[in-house]
Amino acid sequence: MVATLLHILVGFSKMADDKRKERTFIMVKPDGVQRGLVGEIMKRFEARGYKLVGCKMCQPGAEHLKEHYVDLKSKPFFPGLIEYMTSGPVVAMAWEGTDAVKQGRKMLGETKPLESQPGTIRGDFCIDVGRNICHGSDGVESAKKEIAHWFKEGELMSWTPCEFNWVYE
Ligand code: DAT
Ligand code: MG
Repeated sequence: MVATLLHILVGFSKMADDKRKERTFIMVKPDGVQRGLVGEIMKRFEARGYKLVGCKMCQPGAEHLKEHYVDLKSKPFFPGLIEYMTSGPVVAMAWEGTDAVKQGRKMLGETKPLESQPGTIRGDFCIDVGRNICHGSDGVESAKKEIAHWFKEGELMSWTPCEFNWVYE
C-alpha cells in the first residue's frame, strides 16, 4: 500500500518534471535585431522564469529559412518573407519550462501586430505583419522540429538555474 502510494507520487513528480522540460524555439527576426530589441525580448522570457537553453546570432541563407517556413511555401507572401528573413542576422533561442510553447506564443502576441494586445511583444513593439520582429513555435512538435533545425546537439545546454526552486513550487 505504502509502496503503491510512493510509486504514484514519484510518477506525479516525474510528470511535473517532464512538463518543466518543455522547450520552444523563439527567434528575434532581422528587424528585431536592427531595432535593438534583442535584450527586451530575452528579458521577458527570463523574467517570466523560463530557462535559456540555447542562443546564437546567425544569418542563415535562403535554403535554411525556406525549410523553416516550409508550411507557408505556397503563400503569396512567401518570397517576401524569405527576403526579409535573410536580410540580416537573427538571434535564435531555445527556452525551457512548463507550457513554454503556448506561453511563448501568448507572450509574442498575434501574427498581426495590430491584433496583438498591448503587453505582448508584438503588441508593444511593431505594426506590420511583415515586420513582426519575433518568431515562436506554434506547437510542441513543431518546436522540436525547429530546435533541431536551428541547433546542433552540443549547442543546447542542460543546466539548473539557482532560481529554479523559487520559480517552481
Ligand atoms: P506566426 O509567425 O505568428 O507563427 P505564421 O506562421 O502564420 O505566423 O507566419 C509566419 C510569418 O509569415 C509571420 O510571422 C509573418 C509572415 N506572414 C504571415 N501572414 C502574412 C501575411 N498575410 N502577409 C505577410 N506576411 C505574413
Ligand atoms: Mg508560425
